[in-house]
Amino acid sequence: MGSCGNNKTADEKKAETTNSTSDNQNKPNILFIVVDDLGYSDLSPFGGEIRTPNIQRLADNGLIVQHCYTTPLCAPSRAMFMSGIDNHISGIGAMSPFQAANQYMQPGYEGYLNDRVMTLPETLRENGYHTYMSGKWHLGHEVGRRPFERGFERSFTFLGGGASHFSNIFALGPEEWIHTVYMDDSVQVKKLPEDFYSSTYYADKMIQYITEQKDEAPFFGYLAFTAPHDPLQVPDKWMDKYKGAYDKGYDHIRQVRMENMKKLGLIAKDLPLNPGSGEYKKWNELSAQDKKIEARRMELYAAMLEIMDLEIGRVLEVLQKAGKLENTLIILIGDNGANPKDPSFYKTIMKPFDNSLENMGKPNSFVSLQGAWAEVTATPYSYFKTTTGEGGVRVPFIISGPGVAVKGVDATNKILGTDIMPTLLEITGTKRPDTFENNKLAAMTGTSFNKMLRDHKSAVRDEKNGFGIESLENKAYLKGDWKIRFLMPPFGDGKSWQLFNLKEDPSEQHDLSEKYPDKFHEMLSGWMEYTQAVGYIPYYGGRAYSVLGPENFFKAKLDSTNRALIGRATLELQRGGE
Ligand SMILES: [Ca+2]
Repeated sequence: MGSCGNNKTADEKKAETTNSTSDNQNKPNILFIVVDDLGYSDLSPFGGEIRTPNIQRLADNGLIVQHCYTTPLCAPSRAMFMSGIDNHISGIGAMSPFQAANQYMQPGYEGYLNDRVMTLPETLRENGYHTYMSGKWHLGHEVGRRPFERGFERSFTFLGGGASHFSNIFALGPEEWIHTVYMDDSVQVKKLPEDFYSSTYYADKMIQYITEQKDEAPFFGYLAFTAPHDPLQVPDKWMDKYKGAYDKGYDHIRQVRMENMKKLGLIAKDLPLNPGSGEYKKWNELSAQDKKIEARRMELYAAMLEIMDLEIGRVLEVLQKAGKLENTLIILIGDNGANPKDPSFYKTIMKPFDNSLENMGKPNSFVSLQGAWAEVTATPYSYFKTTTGEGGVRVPFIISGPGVAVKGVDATNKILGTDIMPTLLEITGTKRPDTFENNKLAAMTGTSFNKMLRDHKSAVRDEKNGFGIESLENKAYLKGDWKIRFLMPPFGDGKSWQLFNLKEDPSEQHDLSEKYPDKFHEMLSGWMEYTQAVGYIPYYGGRAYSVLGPENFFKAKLDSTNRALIGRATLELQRGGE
């Protein structure tokens, strides 16, 4: 594909572009795969010991962009992918239901993709694409905000942030019930098939949509897995696939991955081992029983990723058999780092769950990876999901297919989640209008990296073009080799910023804010400019969910009742502070 006919006459060319069939043949299909809570070095092309041969093949035939950034949480990262716009503008300034009272229903903080957004599928659809989605949405459960209402022609979706991976639909916790909902196109699914397993079913649906397509128009497929988000669960036959693989503990796996990454050219040969945050017990401090439990967490997590890889392989095989693989642009990305939380974070009532060692990973268990392994999965980077440490916001990114001329590893350029949509629009020759359904759209804040895919050298976010990241008051600003970082407790003090040189110290071990005060202040002013440009609202007044109560909160309206409640709470908070 891709021959535009260099020897053709102008008339022939014109005939070609006005003929829709031939025009469509020049537009690639797009398969956009998102992995949920993925550690940076889990996958084999990134140094992982987990078996991911299909993803390896994608990397072997494509390009890894080593410095790819998102946000530290699911919904704001997905908002970046689906809009090309900073999450403080698109409606996910804070992940719902975590908005503060002063952020509630303010522009950019609605908790769903707002009317200033024309989504990626809405835009591609205008350019003749079929648009399919299966998997996790997390960008609005309200009427008018669901995938089938935001551009997807066919969709099987989970609207929330996470749930059981089996057919026994249970929410992560009480606050999650409202969007613990599956939709089959526009119909709510009350009962999942008995043998439902998330990754397998999502792949099945994507395969169904691709194979049921009758015409030759290109498609956009958004395959948003919920693996390996907790609860860590696998079908019985997968339970012991990694038995014993993690018995040597945290530092052993860190070492293995470091060695692999050095061989792959992903890190410098002399980069020291990241000692970890020090927040968790060392392997040799654990009891024999605790070692078994810890090893089991990672065994289940690895098996979940291998299953997902297998399911990706099935989708690729179907594309190949249909003769569509060669003309399909494939992107694989993680939405944020691995998850350090334990199930109590969700306020889950643990009683109905059986989390005994023998039962871990089964449908009636609720097991999470937790912090010690989560930071190992980020090797060699620091921290994990929820934080703006590199382990939270630097994610695996692979792109392969038509238009990706450069192969191997791009180790110099930085890209951000918002850059993907403008890139895909440029590759497919799609123009996003300035208004959509009578709403004036916000400008996309992302920048196309299409040129970078062709020559490696076209920096998108260089030493002049910094970018900010913020999620629940965890903050970062990056420019060139430099980064400032602000972490909330328990991992930071919630008061101060640190400065790192990522080129020399990618593991963020040496705070240089005192050594380089001028650079530090330059980066802080970059952060201030960023917050003003996107309309960031600092968190104040406690959680709106607590102030308003679930019923008022989920009305998703700043009406007179909610205004009065928020006003009173803010006043009380101010009085309390006096
Ligand atoms: Ca996630």
